[in-house]
Amino acid sequence: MIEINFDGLIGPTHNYAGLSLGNLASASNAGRTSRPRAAALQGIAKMRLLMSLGLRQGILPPHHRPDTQWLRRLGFSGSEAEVCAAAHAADPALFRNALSASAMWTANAATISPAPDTADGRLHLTPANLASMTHRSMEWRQTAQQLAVIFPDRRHFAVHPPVPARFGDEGAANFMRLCTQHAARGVEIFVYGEGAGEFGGGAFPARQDRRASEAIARAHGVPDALFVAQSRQAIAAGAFHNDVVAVANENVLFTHEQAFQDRDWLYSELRRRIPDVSVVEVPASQVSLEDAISSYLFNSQLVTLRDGRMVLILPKEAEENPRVKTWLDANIGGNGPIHAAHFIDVRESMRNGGGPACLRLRVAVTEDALAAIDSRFLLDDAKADALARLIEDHWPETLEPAMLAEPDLWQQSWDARAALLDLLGIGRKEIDGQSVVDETTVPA
Ligand code: SUG
Repeated sequence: MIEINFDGLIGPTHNYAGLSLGNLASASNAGRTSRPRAAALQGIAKMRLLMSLGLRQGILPPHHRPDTQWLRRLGFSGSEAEVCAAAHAADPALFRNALSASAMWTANAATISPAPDTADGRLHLTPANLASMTHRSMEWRQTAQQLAVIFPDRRHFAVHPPVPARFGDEGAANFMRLCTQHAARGVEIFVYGEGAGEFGGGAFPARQDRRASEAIARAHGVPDALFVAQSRQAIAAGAFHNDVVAVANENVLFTHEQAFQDRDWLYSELRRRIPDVSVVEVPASQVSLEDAISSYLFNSQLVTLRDGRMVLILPKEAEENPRVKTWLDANIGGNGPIHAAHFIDVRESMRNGGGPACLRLRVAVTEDALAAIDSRFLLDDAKADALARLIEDHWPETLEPAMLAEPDLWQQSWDARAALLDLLGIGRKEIDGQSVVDETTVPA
């Protein structure tokens, strides 16, 4: 089995609009000037690092933004620019949602059950409805279109429709898989915020509904699923997704002590199902939830290299927090299962609460299934170079909040995306005046 990380290519409208309630970074950076070009290049640099470690890398292109199809469904009409101008004039706050580049956080794009875990031996994918946040609730349409193009072969892949929006689903950000190694049947762990809607009267919403997780496990045909409640404390402290406080890879669970509501039960279940499971727990006495959330220690990529060693890809913020660094120095590279730590700069994304792990969607496949993936969405060094040049040419250098209202920016965003899809050889078709990935075009 080969694990591919599909990173979201950070789109030209990356900005700080403070749209995510419960996401402290998004709230505290609201109104700040963003740097879309630097953001996208930081993302490319992360992908290059993973490739230099010998790992396979994929990309998910940014969505059409402003999302005029969504605005049309809200009753705005006319040309693309007229739709945007009317929406901005009528309701600037609503319009800002249509501009968000949030599809970059592809951990939220879908939930993936690799073939060894499922009853029919296929890889199953369900796009997340992202219903809890207005600016993200429109993503699933374009995500579903992309996934259908990337994973076309029904012998290997099953792409499902999203769960009904009544049940909030945030995709792989609340999903972990533990197994002896990627090729073995895994235990799929679905982490939810207890109940639906508001979390026990707390200030922040729980974004993952247990029923959504159960629906996905059913649809994917996963016999070995565990449904685990995220801790109230973690959500209240700003862990709006489980991947802010825990990450798993093969037989290793790397987690904060306060990530789960009932950790003793979870650990004992895991030990029963996967005898060689290794739980690397960071105690709250050494790293508080607040430190974990501000440094994004756990929003790291835990990956297995070709020689079998496991390494962590962390944001620079984790290196800069003295308590987190002390813990890492004492626990990485010794006798534990994690051999090394790499720190990377994804600060532009981090300021919106998106660390290294948010930016990627993991897809574990066999060689056969890998050959069935549309290679236009797979990255190599030459393509990374070409993408970097395109970003230099087309992505705005800075975005101040007032610029979000400018027709020139909207046009620049559409043009940049069109140039990107052309570079990747991905055809487009118009639906309601909006260009979407066209599954009828064949790979170049
Ligand atoms: O959904 N931020 C994203 C961050 C997603 C992080 N993903 C994972 N943890 N897997 C979110 O809250 C901020 C957008 C804004 O404020 O403009 C935002 O959507």
